[in-house]
Amino acid sequence: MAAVDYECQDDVAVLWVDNPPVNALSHAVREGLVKGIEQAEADPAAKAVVIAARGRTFMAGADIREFGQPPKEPFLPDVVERIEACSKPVVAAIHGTALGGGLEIAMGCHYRVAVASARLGLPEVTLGLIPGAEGTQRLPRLVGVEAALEMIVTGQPVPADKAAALGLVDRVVEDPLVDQAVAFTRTLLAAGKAPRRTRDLPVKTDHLPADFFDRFRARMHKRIRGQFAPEQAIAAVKAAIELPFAEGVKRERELFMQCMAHPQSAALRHAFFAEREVAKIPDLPADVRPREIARVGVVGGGTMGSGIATACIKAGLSVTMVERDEDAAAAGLARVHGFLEHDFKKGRIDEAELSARKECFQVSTDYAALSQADLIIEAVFENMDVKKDVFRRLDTVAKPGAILATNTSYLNIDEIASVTGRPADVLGLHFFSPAHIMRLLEIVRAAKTADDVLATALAFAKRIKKVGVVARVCHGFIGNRMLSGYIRQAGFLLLEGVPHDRIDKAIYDFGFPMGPFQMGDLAGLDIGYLLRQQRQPDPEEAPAFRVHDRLVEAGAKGQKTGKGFYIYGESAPKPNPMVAEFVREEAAKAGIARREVSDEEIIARCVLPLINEGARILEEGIAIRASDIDVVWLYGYGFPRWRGGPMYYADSLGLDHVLDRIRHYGALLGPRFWTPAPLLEKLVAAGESFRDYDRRKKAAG
Ligand code: T1G
Ligand code: NAD
Repeated sequence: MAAVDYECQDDVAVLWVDNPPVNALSHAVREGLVKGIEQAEADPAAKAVVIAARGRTFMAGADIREFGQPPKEPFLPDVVERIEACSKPVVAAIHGTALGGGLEIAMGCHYRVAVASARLGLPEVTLGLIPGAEGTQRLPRLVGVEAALEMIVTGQPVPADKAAALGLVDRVVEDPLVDQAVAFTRTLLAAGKAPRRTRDLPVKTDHLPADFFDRFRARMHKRIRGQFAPEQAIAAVKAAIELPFAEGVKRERELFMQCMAHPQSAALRHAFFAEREVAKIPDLPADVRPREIARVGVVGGGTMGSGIATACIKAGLSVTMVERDEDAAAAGLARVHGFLEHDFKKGRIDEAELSARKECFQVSTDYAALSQADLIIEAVFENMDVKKDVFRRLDTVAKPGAILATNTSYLNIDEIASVTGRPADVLGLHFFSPAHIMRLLEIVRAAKTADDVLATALAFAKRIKKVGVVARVCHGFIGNRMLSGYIRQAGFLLLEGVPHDRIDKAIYDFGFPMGPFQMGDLAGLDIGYLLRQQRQPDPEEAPAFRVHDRLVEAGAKGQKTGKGFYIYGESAPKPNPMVAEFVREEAAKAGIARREVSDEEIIARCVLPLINEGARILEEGIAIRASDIDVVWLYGYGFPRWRGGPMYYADSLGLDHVLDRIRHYGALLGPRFWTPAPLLEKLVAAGESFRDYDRRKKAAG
């Protein structure tokens, strides 16, 4: 089947691109477009051309799977130029997403029409690239330098009506799109409109302040820090201002090739595909049908329950929350309404939508209110007895076929399921705080969880716009299990005399949004404290958390008490002097001597345990793929995306180097927390990487 079909509707030729699932600009599509334009030019009946796409979207960009393979002509810039050079007017008919190379094709066309639901953007920076088919030179000519720079450096697409307001789209039309596009084209022909070539348009700059680009960089700093491509994108847009079109295109190509060769692009492309791989569960039969989810129950309306309820309401589900008493129920209601009103205040929803959302939510103290729920998510205190009691009650009130999920952070879900008569309907849905914002959802598959329950959880994750990663039951599942090694080493570094704000700075400079002590203060130091109180202290580990515990005992629980490792006030948070005093005392008690520690060691001591524990999690089958572990850390813990995630980062360092470093710290600090994972040793011995491991496992099905 041709990737591009030619159909002449009287005097207008329509080129239909057809390359499911997202009409990526593969070699066949590029070739088909050039042939289509040549055929239309030669076709006496055709007075103009419309380029449209079949399926759910206009072209969503270059075919990312072709990157790294030997390039085949025609190259994308040549296709864009061939379309622009067409002697007859060419109109792009846009639906779904015109992204990257897809939008560049549309900007090669002389006119653009789009349906209102369409989105248009140049997201290449999210892949560590810049637009490479003249997009950085054409977009400023169509929408102005400011809007172009914003779109290219953020990679954020814009909706059709905004694109029209910016001048990127000539008309927003109703469906049927192609009929409307052909009609629009006929109005051009009737008006004697000739091809309008974007390359000939001027770049308007007279209104730009001299320090425009510096101000832009400062405004974008938090978003682009540490990344290579955004700075190249700025340079390319600058070229559009300073150079004639053809020179600008040459400059764009140079910058594009630098990005393509940069390791960050490979890491970001890994993250792109890893995120899409998580939903593929090898042993889940393809014909398993998810159960219908329309009504959701939430037990517990605290920090997590209220966020979970909000995420479900925003996805159009009706939610009933049950709390243990009227006061707690009222508090839960207020929290959820607060989150919903926040979206209204931010102008993300209008008044009508706000009240519609509030109508989908009710609170109660009667568990019977959950009798019609299709899915019930428990988010009560992290205590096994409390949770078991809740599940016994749910087992009596929930309807047959209802799914019972727990949001526990650490507890054994098989044990929780065992108190019900329906363990096949039980699993973990582990959200991350704040649950209505964080995109990660660990879907914890218990020993008896039924296949259709797992399939329902995966569909539910997509429905509430979460990235659902499947994990098996163990203490802390994937993310929190790895986190404990990271936090533990940060605690030991503290006792070795490294100030906590220096540790946080090193981790921040590595690319995380914040360091371990800032994160502890944000989540609340009392969560870890309560957990440690519930279990047998580990004499070798305990010193690493003594300072945390003493802060909590002194009432410094973090941001929620105005102080923790830092003191929070009007101005920027300041290190809490209490910490240094506790460090001196606890280091002396533990017999830990102060020593000089480099930033490189701080990073290694915090990140290597992630990799090592990740290897154990992989070998035990808790995670299906190493790339799933990467997705957990990218979406749940802010691991810098341009490093690909902890397992990809390990591959980029070389597993032999990683193993060598772990052994080095084992020799320096003792084997207890620095024993290499068996899988790591096996892979190094075989000269393999974690990606090889994933590929081998995938091939073995
Ligand atoms: N190339 C190859 N495969 C792609 C692809 C692409 N551009 N986009 C998506 N896929 C695959 C994806 O892996 C998945 O495969 C399936 O399509 C469905 O995707 C020169 C160089 C379009 C908004 O960055 O943002 O152009 O897992 O699950 O949620 O300037 O896909 O089923 O096997 O994501 O409906 C710029 C990337 C490229 C857009 C649809 N373009 N795609 O989202 O479906 S660089 C992009 C997306 C470029 C030029 C440069 C989204 C989507 P599988 P999906 P979705
Ligand atoms: P929280 O203390 O803020 O809220 C717990 C709520 O449960 C309280 O409002 C309480 O009134 C209610 N509750 C207690 N017993 C109940 C019962 N029998 N019936 C109905 N309601 C009851 O706690 P949280 O931080 O929201 O944590 C809830 C769960 O989510 C825990 O298992 C925790 O480990 C997990 N979790 C927490 C976080 C986090 O960052 N806070 C992240 C992920 C998971």
